[in-house]
Amino acid sequence: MLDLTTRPELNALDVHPALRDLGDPAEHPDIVGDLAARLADGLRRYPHFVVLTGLPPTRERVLTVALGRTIADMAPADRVLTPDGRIKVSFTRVQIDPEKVGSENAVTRYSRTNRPLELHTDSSYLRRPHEFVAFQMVRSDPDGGDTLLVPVEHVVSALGPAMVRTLKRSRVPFGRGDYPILWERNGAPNIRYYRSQIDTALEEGGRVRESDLSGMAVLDAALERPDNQFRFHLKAGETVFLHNTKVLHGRTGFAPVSTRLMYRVRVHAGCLG
Ligand SMILES: O=C(O)CCC(=O)C(=O)O
Ligand SMILES: [Fe+2]
Repeated sequence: MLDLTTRPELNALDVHPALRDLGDPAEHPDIVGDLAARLADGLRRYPHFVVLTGLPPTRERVLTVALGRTIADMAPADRVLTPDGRIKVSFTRVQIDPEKVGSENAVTRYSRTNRPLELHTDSSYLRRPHEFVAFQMVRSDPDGGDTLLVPVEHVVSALGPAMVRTLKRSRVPFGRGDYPILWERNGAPNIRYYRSQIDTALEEGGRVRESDLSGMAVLDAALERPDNQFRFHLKAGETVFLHNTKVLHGRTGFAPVSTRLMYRVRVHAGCLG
């Protein structure tokens, strides 16, 4: 399995020099279109993530958003639009919020703390989780907050055929509905998982079969194995783009007082399959 801790290959894509000056991406539609096409291609295939390098640290988010919109607009485009007809982009600042650090519940707020984040699918409670997720590092934490990624192919090979069948038949509560953990689309595996969100749904009255619980225990053990994970430390200016139902993401913890700041951009992008 690839070991990216020393960043030898990171599945990196270096940004075109014309975009390095952080000019308005709208002025470079061909370059943005070409980059978006290469990103979309990278997200469709193993390991389903691409790190964009070569940009200086910036608080500007226009390029990440433009790439999300461009990919959402690619055929076959079953876009989700805002009431005014624009492609709907979800944007969040991921940084410590002192009020959230103290609260023990609220799984969805974990990302606003310094705690480690278990491997998960974003918007896993939605009938259709966003396919496109990007994390743009604005300020990294020098000692922690490493990115962890586990592609669905690692899960499938670690679990073996019988357990894969169990998880394809699973019906697990994610808060707003029950969904299988693994499923096939266009002949390829997809995954939806967020253990603490499932546990919260179970505490709130959700039900799950014994066989699904045992399957989740095997899955948790597989996800914890470092040889199943990609791990790297994003630098300020770098952005990791990922296919949210083909690779699980998480992060290691970092200092309780930290200026770490990431932008999270999520878009429904049917073209990613
Ligand atoms: O902080 C990170 O590196 C990831 C956060 C995350 O998973 C999220 O906000 O969805
Ligand atoms: Fe996340």
